[in-house]
Amino acid sequence: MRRRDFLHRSVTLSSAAMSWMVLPPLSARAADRDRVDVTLEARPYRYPNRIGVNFTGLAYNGRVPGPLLRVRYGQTFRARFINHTGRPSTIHWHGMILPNDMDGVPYVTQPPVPDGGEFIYTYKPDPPGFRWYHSHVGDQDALGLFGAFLVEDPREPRADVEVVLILHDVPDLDSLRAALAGRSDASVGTPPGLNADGMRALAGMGSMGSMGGMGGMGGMTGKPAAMKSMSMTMGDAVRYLSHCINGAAYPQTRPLMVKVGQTVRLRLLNASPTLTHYVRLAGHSLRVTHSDGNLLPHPVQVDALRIGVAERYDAWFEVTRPGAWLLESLAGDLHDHRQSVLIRTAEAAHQAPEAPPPSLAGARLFTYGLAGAGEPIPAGEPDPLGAATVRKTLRLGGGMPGDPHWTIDGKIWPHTPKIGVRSGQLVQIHFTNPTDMDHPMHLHGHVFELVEQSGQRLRYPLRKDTTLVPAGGTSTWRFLANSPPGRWVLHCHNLVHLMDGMMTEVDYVHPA
Ligand SMILES: [Cu+2]
Repeated sequence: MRRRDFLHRSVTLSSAAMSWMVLPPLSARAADRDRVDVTLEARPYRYPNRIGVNFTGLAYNGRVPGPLLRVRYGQTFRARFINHTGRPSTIHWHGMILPNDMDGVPYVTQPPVPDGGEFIYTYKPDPPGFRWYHSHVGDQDALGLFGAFLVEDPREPRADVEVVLILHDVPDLDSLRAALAGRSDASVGTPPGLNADGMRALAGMGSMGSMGGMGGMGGMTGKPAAMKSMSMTMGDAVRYLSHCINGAAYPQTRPLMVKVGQTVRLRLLNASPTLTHYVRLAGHSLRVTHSDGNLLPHPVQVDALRIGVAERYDAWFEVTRPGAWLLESLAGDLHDHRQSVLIRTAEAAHQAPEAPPPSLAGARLFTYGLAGAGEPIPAGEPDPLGAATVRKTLRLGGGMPGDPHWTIDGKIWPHTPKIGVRSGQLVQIHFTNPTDMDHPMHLHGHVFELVEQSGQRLRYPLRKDTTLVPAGGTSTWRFLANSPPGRWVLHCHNLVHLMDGMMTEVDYVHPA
């Protein structure tokens, strides 16, 4: 029995270690067992040279990102968490519907695991798709405590090449502390080529009446867009030392080798503490099939993919010719806010890689409205989104000069207004965002439907666990309260905003 346990463990972790970039199908042996056991041990960690700077943070099992976890849908998962970080810690399983006491939120779903302590997380990972895991204590995920988690659906078609790409940014810790106090002098901005029209389109505020009319993205192609980016200092921005894909900064990132004729599936995760990323692949458009691991209503073909903090996208492309191409992610305004990985065929070993254009001007961007066929809501429609039993409007706020707090309805956690629901109720949460930042709002323990974005109704709602609520805009979520009962936190996934108060909870209450 003990030997059997050992085999389980060693098989799971070694296959994860070998397959970091390219994922082979789960072996029959791995797919057939009832339970997958892993051990995740968190410790201080000095990052390797391949990130380009000196940095000591934290890591699961001595690597950043932590081990890639893979299960087949239907298997039971059991993680023994050992905490040697020197401070309390927990693990949150992002995007999973699971028993509330396995959700890993300190003081809400469990007492934090003390330094030197252990905790067993066990549940059946659900739903299938691309999930992830990270510490939910303080700034620990920014220090390195995160990793990807694939819940594989055996009914899904496989690509010839499947790859997990995790974008993350290594923070300057002084700058992170200054940002938490609202006194940072780092700037935030938008990548080159995203003009005001482009930003409006991303926010869902463009005049985009139909799928057919959206190729121009609200005028982005019609005007000579500025090559220069917009940038400003807001007090809450974090300065980053390094921008990484799978724990390395280009050119130290491991190249992805492909062959002509292959279909490639990229599983992209934005694990940055605060930055939205814009991903492009030179010479290719990307076919986006899943958002946050959940199947989109229709696949969407785009030139560039905007990924908010904690969001995931599955993006596919075909290799139709020999070549070498850079997959690149831009974050913010600065030239060095750039992450790259080389994708090439064997024939192109000595060829200089093709880079994406320096600007996003004219690029067809993935937007929620594009994927969900957004349409303007006719004025005067009494109930344009359908009836819900529980309706709640949450006003996002904060970021005022001299005040580090980020708020919901003017309050900071734990004083924010809670949302009480009963099992079986249909719940609608409407966000308004008068601040000048997008907020990646995340609900634990549920997959909700995004039904509205800045006045556009999505004809095909998107199933997600995190959405960017645009600056100056709105978002509406809808979900059936059928998760295991408990306290499910709802918060901004920008780490600075979360730590500065932008969190509330959806509470399952018993009928009186
Ligand atoms: Cu936020």
